[in-house]
Amino acid sequence: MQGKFITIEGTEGVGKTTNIEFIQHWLNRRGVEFVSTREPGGTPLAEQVRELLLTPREEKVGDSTELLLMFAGRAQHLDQVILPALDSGTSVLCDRFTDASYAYQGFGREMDCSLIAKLEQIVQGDLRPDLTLILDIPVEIGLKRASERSTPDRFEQEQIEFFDRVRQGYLKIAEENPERCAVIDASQSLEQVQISIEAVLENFYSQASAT
Ligand code: Z5A
Repeated sequence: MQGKFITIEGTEGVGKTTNIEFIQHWLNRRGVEFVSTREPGGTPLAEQVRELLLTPREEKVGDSTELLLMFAGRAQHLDQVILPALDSGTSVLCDRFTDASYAYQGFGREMDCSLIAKLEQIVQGDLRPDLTLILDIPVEIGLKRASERSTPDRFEQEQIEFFDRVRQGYLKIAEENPERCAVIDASQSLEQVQISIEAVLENFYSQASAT
């Protein structure tokens, strides 16, 4: 049986890291074999690409450069981690994937989404996540949470308008892909967010085991 491909997305400080731990515990309790990984990153080479992408620098990083680096890391990650796991029946839990390229590069940087779709087809073929959890939060709250946590990376130095476009991008992706996307209100208490996530996972796995 092919493993399930679950991705988790959202704007800054939305609580992905916090909730991924919760999902890992849930999958373990349920006896699901899985690997947990992230983008950009997920292999030694792709983690080096992540470093290149996130480190603040004086030289302006061109939008196309940023997009191509995202997909270069993704190609390596798919080849080394994601596809081998799925093919062997192991599920994959991934902190961000191609929806982030549409949201950040497409909507945030205002790049042509048809170009992203071409790269998606080249790098992934028809592979898409089976389930995508989009944690949604007003940008101001997310940025406040993120600022209390660590020094800002290159993306976190962007203006609020950029993150607003990213958020609208995620909501549009969810609207256009209702069969795989679940939007979770991440402005609720952590306990309430996790109750919502658990309900989505229960529903997803009960449907998956019925087919
Ligand atoms: N990027 C891109 O542009 N294109 C692409 O294709 C891909 C990525 C794949 C790195 O991602 C950057 O890459 C990202 C987009 C870009 N932009 N940035 N920055 P990342 O996922 O590694 O970085 P991140 O978005 O900053 O995620 P993060 O650091 O992992 O943050 P988070 O996981 O969303 O938040 P958290 O650390 O779990 O929570 C933040 C704080 O809020 C923390 O103190 C929690 O305790 C607190 N928290 C969490 N939930 C709650 C609730 N419910 N109530 C109260 N407090 C809470």
